Amino acid sequence: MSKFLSTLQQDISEPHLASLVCAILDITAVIAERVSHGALGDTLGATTQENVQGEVQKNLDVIANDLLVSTLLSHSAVRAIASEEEQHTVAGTAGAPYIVAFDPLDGSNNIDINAQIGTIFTILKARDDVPDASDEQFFQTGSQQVCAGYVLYGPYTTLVITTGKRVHEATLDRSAEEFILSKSPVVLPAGVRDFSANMANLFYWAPKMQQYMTSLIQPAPASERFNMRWQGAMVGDVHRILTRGGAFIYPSDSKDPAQPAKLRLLYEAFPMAMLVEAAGGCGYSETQPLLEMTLTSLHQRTPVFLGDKKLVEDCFKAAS
Ligand code: P6P
Repeated sequence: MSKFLSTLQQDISEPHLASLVCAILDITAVIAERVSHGALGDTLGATTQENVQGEVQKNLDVIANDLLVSTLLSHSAVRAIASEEEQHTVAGTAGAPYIVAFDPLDGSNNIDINAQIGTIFTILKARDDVPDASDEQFFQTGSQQVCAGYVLYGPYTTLVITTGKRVHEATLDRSAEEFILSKSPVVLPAGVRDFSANMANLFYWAPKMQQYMTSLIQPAPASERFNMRWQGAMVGDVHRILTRGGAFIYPSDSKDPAQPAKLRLLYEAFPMAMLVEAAGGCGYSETQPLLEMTLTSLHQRTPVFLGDKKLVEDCFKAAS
């Protein structure tokens, strides 16, 4: 067994969960291989379809989703799955212990420009009090996640995963098609003056948020200046924050009154909040800690402040 899996199994003693995590690692290694083909493969470009979010599906969105759905629905530990690309929950193995939600390809607008994209996933215990294929399977609180992670398909492929105690990072050895442990534990560096935000939305944010975000870019002595990075893919920005520190800031905005928030609670905010909190940071919406939120609609959206405790708490104060 690889050092990574033996490290991971110190945190994952339950055999069905260990087997499920291995299945996710194996299928994301296949996705990484498909991604690497670029224009030489069948992965670039868009379909003529829209997903449940009303977004045009990219070919790679469909390929990644199909690979994850088929792998997970056939896994004996998976009772049901939910995906950004599926309208409703899909039933897998009756009576199985776990349910899995995922964004099969986060940041798919980055595919055709060869920028960062990734898969985000979260695993929860299946509910016995609702039907297997009902969306209510996922109507749980963020703190009920048993495992969360992402696979970043960058210049090299990185897996970051947690069961809530520690965060582990592994790098894909393409020749061996195996993830090799590269950092454990992952600890979020505190006090770093970096932030990720789409500043093009500045004048659509609430006045106090505009004031706070503008304060970050005011002229200041070199030691107090902030730097900004925006990957256009949460998986890339969160990975930078887990590696170098800083905060990811996506407030609600007035661009579309029917949809004031953009990021999805179940398969973006919940898993990323579990990872960031296990690494020593914190995650809030504009009203409460993300992990204290309970899902009430499969694709519901939320504002997100994630990362360095001081920066996130300042964002939360500005939003309150
Ligand atoms: P914007 C990708 O579509 C995503 O859901 C996140 O991965 C990313 O952080 C955000 O939306 C990008 O949003 O404002 O750049 O369109």
